[in-house]
Amino acid sequence: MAHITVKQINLHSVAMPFVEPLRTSFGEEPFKTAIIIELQTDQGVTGWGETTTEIHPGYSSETMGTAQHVLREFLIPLLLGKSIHDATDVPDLIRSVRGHKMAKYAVEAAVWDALAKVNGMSLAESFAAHLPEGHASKGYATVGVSIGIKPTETATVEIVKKRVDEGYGRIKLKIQPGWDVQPARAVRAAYPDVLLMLDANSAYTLADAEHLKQLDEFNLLMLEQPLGHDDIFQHSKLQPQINSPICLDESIKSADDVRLALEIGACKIINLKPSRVGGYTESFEIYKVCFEHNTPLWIGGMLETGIGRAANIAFASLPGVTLPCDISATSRYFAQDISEPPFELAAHSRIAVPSGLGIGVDVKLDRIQEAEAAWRAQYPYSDTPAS
Ligand code: OSB
Ligand code: MG
Repeated sequence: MAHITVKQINLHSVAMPFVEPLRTSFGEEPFKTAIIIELQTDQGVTGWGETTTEIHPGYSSETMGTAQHVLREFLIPLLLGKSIHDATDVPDLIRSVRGHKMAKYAVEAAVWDALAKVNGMSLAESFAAHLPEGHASKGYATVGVSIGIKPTETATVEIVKKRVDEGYGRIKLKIQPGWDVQPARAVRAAYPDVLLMLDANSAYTLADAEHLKQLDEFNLLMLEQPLGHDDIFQHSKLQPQINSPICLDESIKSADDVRLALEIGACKIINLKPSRVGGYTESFEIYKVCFEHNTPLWIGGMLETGIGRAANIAFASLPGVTLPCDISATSRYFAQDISEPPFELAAHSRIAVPSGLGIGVDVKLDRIQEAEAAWRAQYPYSDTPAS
């Protein structure tokens, strides 16, 4: 297998308008943000990655600001000039930096892309080559769509209708106290058979167990992250009290978190966001733990640009990913993405894995530059002062 030598890493902080913002229990971001990683190798190949950092530390403690700092001051210096034979070697190279998993994810993803490209492989092929036999990519990911908190039940059912008509076979509603039973009841009445799940983004406490028990009547595919963003223990007290299978998102930052959660019965389903756990290497560990435990696994989303979306679709096409993923078509998020072609929803609520080398999409540098200018103009605390 060919290796790469890291020659240069450029960072691009970007802001892009959303087609439809996503209101969650912790708020709403005004536009899509990310730090795009452009990793150049001695061989003249470019690998791409992106952070899933937001402006506000609401979902994660990492932000655009912390990722910029950690990438520039610590992670990039650890990688420059290094020869890398396998992307699973990246975690060791950057182990001296604790935490900051979204920043680490982004550089690891850029290495995965570059290495797949120099070896003439798609990312999906490269992922499968790191797993035991029988885990080849299916060529597509089965997906659903995430729907934000709306002002009314009518508005919610309307957007659900639009998404079901577009072909999405699994609907996720964001909930919070005061907006949970109501939207679930309205959507269930309109769509008795749709795969329906709710995501609380940590908006409840164990004292709400009786209240959350009311959600049992809606035959939910799962209830995502009802309790604390870093809690596992309290979830193990909640799960026996409700019939909805709990899925952990925010609480799972490593394979050891998964082992603990399954051991103590804190959840029955795992949402894996490769960015939340620090990269695809750690994601493989989680994939294997879930496979061994027969625990349903799906890939979450963070409203990624085409770069992160392409890589996550490749991962989501692995056969151990068993439930519909939070990876929707490009048109759900952006009128214009920074890569081409846009991802389209196909029959059976699927998105095809790009067949090109690496992430398999064509990254548009001019659009990245446009989005960089938007970031500088819109975000007053950017380290690059607005002109
Ligand atoms: O909790 O899954 C979440 C987006 C930002 C922060 C947290 C979450 C989400 C999503 C988006 O649900 C899903 C998608 O990318 O479509
Ligand atoms: Mg979630």
